[in-house]
Amino acid sequence: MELDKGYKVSEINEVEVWNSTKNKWWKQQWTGTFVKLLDFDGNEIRRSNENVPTSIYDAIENNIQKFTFPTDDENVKYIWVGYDDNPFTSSLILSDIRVFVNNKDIVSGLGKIYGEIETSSFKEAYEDDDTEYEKNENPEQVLCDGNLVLNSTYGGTRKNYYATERTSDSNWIKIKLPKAYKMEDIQKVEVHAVDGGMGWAGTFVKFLDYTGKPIAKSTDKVLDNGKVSDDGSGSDSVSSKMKKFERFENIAPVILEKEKRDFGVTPVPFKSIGIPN
Ligand SMILES: [Ca+2]
Repeated sequence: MELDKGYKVSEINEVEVWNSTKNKWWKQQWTGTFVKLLDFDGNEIRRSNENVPTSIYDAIENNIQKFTFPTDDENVKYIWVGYDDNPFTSSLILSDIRVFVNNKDIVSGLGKIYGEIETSSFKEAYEDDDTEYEKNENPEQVLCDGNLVLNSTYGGTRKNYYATERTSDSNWIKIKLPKAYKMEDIQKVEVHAVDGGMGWAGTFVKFLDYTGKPIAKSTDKVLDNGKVSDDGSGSDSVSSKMKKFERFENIAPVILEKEKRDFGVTPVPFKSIGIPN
């Protein structure tokens, strides 16, 4: 819809969309709905942080959806954990992923709603002890439930993990953040694995923008032998197999500056491009 005049993105606090239909069939029709802000030419300049859940089951619970918009430099929308070129055939087996902003884990509790966490495939997942998730129970939630596999040294034998199918290609977990964040606001990503397993060799972390395009990656990765660092240590934590990813570098795609795009010149690094208000 056309607004009465042009606004800056920063002037739009929130867009509220109401769905007061009672009929479930009608309610299903707004699954996945999100909001775009367009400029005078109809080009998309911003996409809402939120969307209506993409599963019918979750969407019919919603009567009102509020949409907010990221600022210019809030461009990290997804955290990707995994590996692209696996030197051997394996599953990715992880117990927990934690993403810290202002010392708080911003992904805690995610995955209960369909679409918050995507994975390359699903083999099996355990909630706790021997409770196994079915595929329709959003088994991905085990990755953000705060529970860990505990090894025998520290008094636990608890099962709590998500495993992808074995493949010789890519294995990954992709978590949609509750909103878009600035890269520098993300203090660290903690990845907890299963003690003694090879289920995370080569694992590293990527930041993706809202389109799913990688914009940065961790400078570090888990070694091919499943160790965390060259000094032979198995983990950054004493209570579980864990690696902290704290340093990230821009992936520098060649993007043409918008004004010059028509002339096909002057590639500039991603970092120096802002989205105009
Ligand atoms: Ca867990």
